[in-house]
Amino acid sequence: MKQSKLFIPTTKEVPADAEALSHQMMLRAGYIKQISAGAYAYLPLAWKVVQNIQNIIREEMEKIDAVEMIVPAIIPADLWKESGRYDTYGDTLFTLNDRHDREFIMGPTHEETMTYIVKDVLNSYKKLPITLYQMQDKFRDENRPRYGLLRGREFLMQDAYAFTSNQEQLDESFNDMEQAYRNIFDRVGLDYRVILGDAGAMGGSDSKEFSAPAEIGEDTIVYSKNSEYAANIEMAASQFTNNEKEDAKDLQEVNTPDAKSIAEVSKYLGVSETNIIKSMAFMADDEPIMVLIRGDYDVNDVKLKNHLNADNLREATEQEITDQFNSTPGFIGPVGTDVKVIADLTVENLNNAVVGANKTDIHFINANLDRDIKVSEFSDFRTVKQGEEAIDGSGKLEFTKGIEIGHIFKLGTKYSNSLGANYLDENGRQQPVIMGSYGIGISRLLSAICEQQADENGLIWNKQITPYDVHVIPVNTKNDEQVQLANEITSELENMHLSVLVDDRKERAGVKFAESDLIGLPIRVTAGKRASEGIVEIKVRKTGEAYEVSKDEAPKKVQELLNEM
Ligand code: 9G3
Repeated sequence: MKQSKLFIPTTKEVPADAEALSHQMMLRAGYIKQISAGAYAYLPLAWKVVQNIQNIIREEMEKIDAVEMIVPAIIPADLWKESGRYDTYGDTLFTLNDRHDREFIMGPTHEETMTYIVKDVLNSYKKLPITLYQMQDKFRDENRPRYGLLRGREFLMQDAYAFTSNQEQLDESFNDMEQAYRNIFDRVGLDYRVILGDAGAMGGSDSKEFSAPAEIGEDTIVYSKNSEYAANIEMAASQFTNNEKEDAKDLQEVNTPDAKSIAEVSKYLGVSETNIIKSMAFMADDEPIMVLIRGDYDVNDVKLKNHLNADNLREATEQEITDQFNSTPGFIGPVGTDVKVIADLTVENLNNAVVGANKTDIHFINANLDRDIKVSEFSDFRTVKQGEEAIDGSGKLEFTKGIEIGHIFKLGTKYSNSLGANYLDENGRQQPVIMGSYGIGISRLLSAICEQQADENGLIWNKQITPYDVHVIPVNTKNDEQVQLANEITSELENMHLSVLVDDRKERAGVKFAESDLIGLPIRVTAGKRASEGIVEIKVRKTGEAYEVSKDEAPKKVQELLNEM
């Protein structure tokens, strides 16, 4: 391919809000162009990489009998009203009306669409399991699209849906997809971890996330250096140390003027935070609920939301604290309340604790469970801390940032129930189809690879997904010897089924080399000063290693270097 015919709008400057390395480099190297916030054009070089990734995905899907198709991006809003998800995602859902004023949504994911398609077709256990997938743009009106392709409002996803007739078929599908995703991420050269994921609003029981370690990543991954344990912080569990057991003392009100926060109460009363109960007021699907946790911990909203199976969970407003909790903001407490009270496990063995008295400037000391505090259930809501003992006892927990590039869920029957997708089982009984849903964020994957592979001079691609295998550069296009040599090498390489980009532009050498580093093809062959001797320079982008070889040796040397990648 002649570079003069390609469209690679390289640029020196990047917008100030391009903080992520991948975002900066993909802009500077002319791989992407923003059309609107979170919506990017994939320019020729990026689109070639995406297609290479897609082909790897197709090969791995073929191996597990998953079948590709594609569905409309627009979905009748009624379908999401039927599944009950229309109201779950609020403003993040892109909606539109057609000329007949019928409402549609732009598909953010397609559990409903796929279930609608298979309904009444996959209606017998003899026809299951089936796994269908597509690779299509998804639309999510993110509040803060940023970091280029890492968090977009229109982004490319591979989304797969499994339809099975029993748990073991679902387990097998889940495991097959996990292995297929591992193969894909291994082949594209990504460093990743498979972690326990937050099933969130998906309603599924098991889920796993594929996370690419990267400083820019929005996920906090908790892992143990000494074991396989790794989890999203929204799921992570750890061991904690209990307080000393004491005999219950008499409950007593104490004056704590203006001491609202745990730190203020701890300081004012001279008690440890581990002996204070933090009481929090939440509205779960508009029901008031009080959540207790030991003062030195924080409630993890995602854990709490999943535990409550709530669609909407938020902290109560001051007005609600006054009206619905009969309390005073900053002095909330469980003693005497008729609101439902649930508590984190760290509260279970507390005694003679300090707790808000639901009155301004007043706390209780010596509050004890059962006698003073009625907890309806205990569960793990806390956010784990760095350095705590891993739940498997393998050692201290470490934190790292990660980019979620894949997620697989055992969905169950949430969508087949709501949309009536049933099959006849062996005993002739109607059963809801059991589903799995799986996805790779292809746009994010592209960015994650760049985050991990790029350097200060630009992008770096490996052999598996590079837009072109070799960059051939005649330094001076007015020098016939250099052009001739470059063309001879190019046809040799193409005869070896290598893809070649020839920089045939009338640009200064410095520009050609800088832009070659920027676009990041794995191997560069330069026909320059020593062209008259038939000598070219071969340079490996990733390592910088360079070799001067004769025209005859060059093709073999290039193939050798590529084979090592
Ligand atoms: C929405 C919006 C955002 C969303 C969803 C729906 C995330 C939503 C979870 C999934 C689950 C799996 C198939 C591929 C793999 C992931 N964000 N999720 O359902 F309407 Cl606005 O997408 N779907």
